[in-house]
Amino acid sequence: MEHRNMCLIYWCGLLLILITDSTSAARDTIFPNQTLKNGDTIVSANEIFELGFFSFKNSSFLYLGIWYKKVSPRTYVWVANREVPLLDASSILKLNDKGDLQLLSVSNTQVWTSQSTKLVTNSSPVAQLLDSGNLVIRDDISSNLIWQSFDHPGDTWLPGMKIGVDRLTGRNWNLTSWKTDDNPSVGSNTVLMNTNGYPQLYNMRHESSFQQRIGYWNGLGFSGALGIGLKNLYTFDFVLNEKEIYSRFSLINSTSLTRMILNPEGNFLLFVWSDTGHIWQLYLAPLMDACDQYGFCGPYGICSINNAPPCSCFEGFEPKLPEEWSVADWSNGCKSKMYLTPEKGHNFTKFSNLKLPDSQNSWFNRSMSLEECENVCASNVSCTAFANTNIRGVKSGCLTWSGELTDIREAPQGDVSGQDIYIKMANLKVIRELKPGTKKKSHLKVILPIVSTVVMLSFALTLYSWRKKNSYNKALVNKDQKQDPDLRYFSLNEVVKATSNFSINNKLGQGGFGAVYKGVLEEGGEIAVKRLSKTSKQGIVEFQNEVICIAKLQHRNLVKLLGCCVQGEEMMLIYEYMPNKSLDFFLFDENNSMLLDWPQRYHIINGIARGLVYLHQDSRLRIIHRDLKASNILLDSNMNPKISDFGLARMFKEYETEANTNHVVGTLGYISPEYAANGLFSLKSDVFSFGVLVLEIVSGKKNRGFSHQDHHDNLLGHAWRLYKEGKPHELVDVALGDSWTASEVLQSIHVGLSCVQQNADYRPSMSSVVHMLGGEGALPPPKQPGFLTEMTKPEVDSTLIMSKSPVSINKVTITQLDAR
Ligand SMILES: *[C@@H]1O[C@H](CO)[C@@H](O)[C@H](O)[C@H]1NC(C)=O
Ligand SMILES: *[C@@H]1O[C@H](CO)[C@@H](O)[C@H](O)[C@H]1NC(C)=O
Ligand SMILES: *[C@@H]1O[C@H](CO)[C@@H](O)[C@H](O)[C@H]1NC(C)=O
Ligand SMILES: *[C@@H]1O[C@H](CO)[C@@H](O)[C@H](O)[C@H]1NC(C)=O
Ligand SMILES: *[C@@H]1O[C@H](CO)[C@@H](O)[C@H](O)[C@H]1NC(C)=O
Ligand SMILES: *[C@@H]1O[C@H](CO)[C@@H](O)[C@H](O)[C@H]1NC(C)=O
Ligand SMILES: *[C@@H]1O[C@H](CO)[C@@H](O)[C@H](O)[C@H]1NC(C)=O
Ligand SMILES: *[C@@H]1O[C@H](CO)[C@@H](O)[C@H](O)[C@H]1NC(C)=O
Ligand SMILES: *[C@@H]1O[C@H](CO)[C@@H](O)[C@H](O)[C@H]1NC(C)=O
Ligand SMILES: CC(=O)N[C@H]1CO[C@H](CO)[C@@H](O)[C@@H]1O
Repeated sequence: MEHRNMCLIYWCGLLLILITDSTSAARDTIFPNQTLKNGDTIVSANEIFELGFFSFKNSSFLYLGIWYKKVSPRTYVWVANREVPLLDASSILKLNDKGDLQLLSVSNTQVWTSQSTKLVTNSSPVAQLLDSGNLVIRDDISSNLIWQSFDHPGDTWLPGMKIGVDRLTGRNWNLTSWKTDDNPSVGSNTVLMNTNGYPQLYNMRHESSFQQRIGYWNGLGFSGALGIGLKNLYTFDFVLNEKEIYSRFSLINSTSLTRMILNPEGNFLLFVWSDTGHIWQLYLAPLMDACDQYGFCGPYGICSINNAPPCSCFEGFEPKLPEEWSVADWSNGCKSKMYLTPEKGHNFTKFSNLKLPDSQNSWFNRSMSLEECENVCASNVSCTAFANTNIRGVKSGCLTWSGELTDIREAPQGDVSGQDIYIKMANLKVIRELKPGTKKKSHLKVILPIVSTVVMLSFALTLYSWRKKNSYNKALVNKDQKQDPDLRYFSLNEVVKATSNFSINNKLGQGGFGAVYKGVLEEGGEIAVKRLSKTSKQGIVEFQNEVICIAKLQHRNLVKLLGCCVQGEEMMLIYEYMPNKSLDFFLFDENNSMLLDWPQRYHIINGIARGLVYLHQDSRLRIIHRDLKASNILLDSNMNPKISDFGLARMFKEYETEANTNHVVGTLGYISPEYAANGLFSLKSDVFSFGVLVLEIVSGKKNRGFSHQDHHDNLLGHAWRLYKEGKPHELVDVALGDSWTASEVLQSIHVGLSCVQQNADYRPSMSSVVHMLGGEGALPPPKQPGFLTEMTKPEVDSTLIMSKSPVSINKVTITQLDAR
């Protein structure tokens, strides 16, 4: 009876097809011996997905693929013949009666086949496109699954699709990136389930040591990396049994189109389609910051993205190679201060809120309790640490490590999936005897986050957010006033008058640490007043230190601090006023860039270089600026460049046309590797930034967000390419017209490239730069700049370089970036 019904459906289906032919929109099935030709498509029942032939712009290659029916521009989720494009437009798709989908060229040559294996003889196979995006071939009679596209993932992870390992067949469900946006053949990245030890997801790059560990599932997220289990849009799950090991995600509200993609650059991103915005919104960008580089801080090192420097050792551990550690090469990690020996005994110390170490060398039992786990670890000499496998609800499971613990980071702020780990330590009593006063701490050392440029100068400033009583402040101020005749102290009254009581009309901008106002002094003269917000974390002592410190910096290429005002709750810095805004205002604006001709630009390059020489070696203080960029170069009425923001954070924020970008970067945080660069004290990092700046001035292009139709390099890569090809002049900004002098331009490009060399040792000092710009002496030919995305070694400055931004911001709007 049932069989008859099925047959009926089958014949009706055929009939329907015959009647409606390809005009039918609801057709989701291909029957045996039926062909699908170029231009025909099948569409899933609810018109979510569509399958058919397609080719990319400017290409005659033909592919069979699945895409979203209603999303424009077309977004492909799966491509059948990734490696073997069809060359002639009259190719066809056919389901043979053995249950194989075949792509046949005109000459009837088979170009691609699904190679279905589970075929039962005497079956009647049909291929159907489901609303999940899965193309299934099943036996129409028994409904047995013969083949499904979900078993052959491409670069897109759709809800319901598995990433993992089929233990029975040995098949991997892994994602592989495309080569480029319009070449679906297998690119260089793979997301896969690594089943050594406790299974965890990895993002690996072929033929390169580059890898990122997404981590293992702990019930709430991928341990400390992504608490993505809690989003109300989607849930992840993890299955581990004798048959298979996989992760999968599913939507809670199934109406939103959601996909995770491993893009050609190797970034793993979660997008949700916005029906209103008609755009793929980026929801999750895991693995974006320096701490996500595998083993960034080495064994027993903890990476904390908000710290400067980002790496620290576990309590009780110290850098293995202190010299390298101090110059920001953390790859060798830390070692225990005390060697573990059986005689001394051991203790377990608990560390919290972490992404737990690589579990490749681990042992697990998912039903043990933590106590049992401790016993396992305590009684095994090679065990170095233990933790729970599952932290959802009642924590459970046992995971023990042997050997060194690597690739540990502090869970990003707001991420709930951070975990506790118990590390085996030499008996504390012994340590105490050796080092009296060492106290046990169960949490990580708190290094307060460094906010961009706030911590600077050679002072090791710590940012306590306390304020002393006003009377005490005054006493301090008065005392310092006597010591420092250069600095003028303004009364609150004066400042109020000058700025019309901080009138909104006078406001120049709002920075992280307060607003900046323009003011006119009663005796004449324009000033810029930076009013530190009351919630600013800056303490009075630090404020004092900075004021005195900056006041001593006097150079025509540095913005001049005129004085300060400290009264009551108010703390203000008074700077000279810069009428011509900042360099980026001219450089990166289509119209304004015309206003800045080559002689002026060359003057600016020279001025910045001299300002930096002063900061680096001529001033008594030897200051590393650390945040050199176009928006921090202010211009006076004669277009002389003045370096700003070397004292206090975020001065003249308004001039930064990137204010919003800053916000995004702050939120994305992780995208911008400049973060990791903070706190790396090297003069050569300023030199690098200077090099970027020079190339930006010459080209009129921002390094960040630079794109070129021919390649994927950033500005530095582009400049390097042109330089090597012997046509550096092609870098010159078209807005310069004919105003440029070839020799000066070429010299500037040479200097720029020399400054951005990958190896900091090769970069010239700022004084050699000035010499060379002055025509004295020559620099050797530059070597390759550090513009890569792969870091073999945590370079001191390579972070700045990754402005070949991991996510192409141009292509997506980032409306909500979650906790990380
Ligand atoms: C499909 O075609 C083959 C050969 O052309 C034929 O032998 C077979 O019976 C056909 N199957 C169906 C279901 O029409
Ligand atoms: C694509 O073709 C158009 C017109 O034929 C051409 O202008 C464009 O440069 C081509 N793009 C690429 C990337 O080849
Ligand atoms: C990914 O899976 C495919 C198919 O199972 C397999 O051939 C390939 O080796 C896997 N890649 C990696 C890096 O494991
Ligand atoms: C699902 O999404 C639709 C449209 O975005 C919304 O109207 C609906 O309330 C959502 N349902 C749930 C359960 O969140
Ligand atoms: C895991 O631990 C439980 C509880 O201690 C025990 O009953 C079970 O045999 C263990 N399983 C394995 C595979 O060791
Ligand atoms: C100790 O742990 C190591 C690594 O997990 C394991 O290979 C070894 O069998 C364990 N030894 C004992 C006695 O359980
Ligand atoms: C300045 O403005 C504040 C509030 O905005 C007000 O309390 C104060 O009296 C004003 N001072 C003067 C001198 O106008
Ligand atoms: C440049 O000026 C033109 C003409 O005044 C104007 O239409 C255009 O919007 C300006 N472009 C920018 C980026 O401001
Ligand atoms: C720079 O400022 C001066 C004085 O405000 C003004 O005269 C000049 O036009 C400005 N230059 C540019 C390029 O805007
Ligand atoms: C502070 C602490 O936990 N101390 C313990 C360290 O381990 C020894 C035995 O190995 C215990 O006796 C201590 O109490």
